[in-house]
Formats: sequence, C-alpha cells, structure tokens
Amino acid sequence: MVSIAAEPYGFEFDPARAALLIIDMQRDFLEPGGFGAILGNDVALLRRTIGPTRTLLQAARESGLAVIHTREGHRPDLSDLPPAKKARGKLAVGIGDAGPMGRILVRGEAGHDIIPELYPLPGEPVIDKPGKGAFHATDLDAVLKNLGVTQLLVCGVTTEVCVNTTVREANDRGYECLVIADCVGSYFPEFQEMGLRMIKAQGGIFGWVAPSASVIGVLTAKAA
Ligand code: TIU
Repeated sequence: MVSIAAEPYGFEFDPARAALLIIDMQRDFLEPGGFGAILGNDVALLRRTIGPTRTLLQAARESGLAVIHTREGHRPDLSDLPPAKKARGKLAVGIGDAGPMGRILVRGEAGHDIIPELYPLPGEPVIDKPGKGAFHATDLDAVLKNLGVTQLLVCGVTTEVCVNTTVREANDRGYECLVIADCVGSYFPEFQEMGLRMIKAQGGIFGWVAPSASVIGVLTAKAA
C-alpha cells in the first residue's frame, strides 16, 4: 500500500489490486466528424487528455498494472440500441447512420475504435458497452473480479457522462475509484469542474480525484 496525494484525502493505493480503466477514448468522441462533433461539440476540448493519458498508460504498462479499455457502441444490426437513445437529440445523422468515419458508434467501424495514440495492446481487455456506464450490460464486473481488482484509476471521456456514470456504478459495486483529473475530459469546461467536484465532495461520496503526476510518481517508483 502507498498513499497517493488526492482529494478529498490520500488514496491508499494497492497496485496488485488496481487497474487503469480508460473509458471511451474513441475516434467518434475525439476526432472531427464523429458522434461528439455531430452533437455540436468542439472535440479539441477532449484532445487535451490524450497526452497525459498516454504518459499514464505507459507508466501503468511498465509497472505491470492491469489496463482495461472501454468503447461505447452498438451491434451493426442496432438490436442493442434502445429506440430512446437512437431518437435522442432529433439528429439528422445519429447513431447507426453513415458519417465520415463509418457508421456512428457502430462496432467494427473506424470511428468506433480507440484513437491510435492509446490503442490497446494484445492482452488488454476491451469492454464494448451499449450504454454510458461501463458496467451496464457488459462483463466488466466479472473481468475485474477475475483479475482480483478492487481499485480503479479512471481516465477517459466524457467526465460528466460516461466517466461519472461508470464511477457511480463502480462505487455501488464496492470498487474504490481514483479519477485522474487531467486524463478525463468534457466538451463543457463547467461540467469538467463540476463532474470532478461531484465525485470528491462529501468526503469522497463516489471516489477520489488526483492529477496524473501524483499517480505516475508512485507507479514509476514501483517499477524501479
Ligand atoms: N456526449 C457525451 O458527452 N458523451 C457520450 O455520449 N459518451 C461518453 O461520454 N462516452
């Protein structure tokens, strides 16, 4: 156990029982022409997370930490796409429709895949999820239990949507979540701030928040 400087107080980190969880760092959210941009968002606001997450991912791999990736998306026949999710936003081009990177948020399409900067290595589980939370209708809980993981270092996009939903789901399942502030991103600066404050408020009601530098220092010391 080693204490990582975090808010609202130190996170007692047990690397043998921890995983780096990288949520939905997909081209559809981070590159022009994808789902994020179609929703009217500026993807540049999310792209600032790529550099720090890449550095943290490298440190995690070198220290032997388990690494798990998730992707939001749907079957090509859209049979797992709730009609309410398809209809939301009244978009001219929405989930399942053809976009510049293939069909929007459909598994197997270029836009659905993880950005090249953070591409999973063979052996790193990739969880395909149909919802915002990574536990809903996936085998993430089983994968974590089989790995003996009880702590999650959480990165990804977007802070107030898939990251917050997943952290809340994880918290209710008994996992301890440390959210990495500079490795999570929102299209809305005010939601970035509040999304992090909601996690660490009230004594860490959903978890902890720390900058990647605090975690990398600990992982690097472990690897040395
Ligand atoms: N739109 C938005 O902020 N997010 C999503 O639709 N999915 C995720 O957060 N991954």
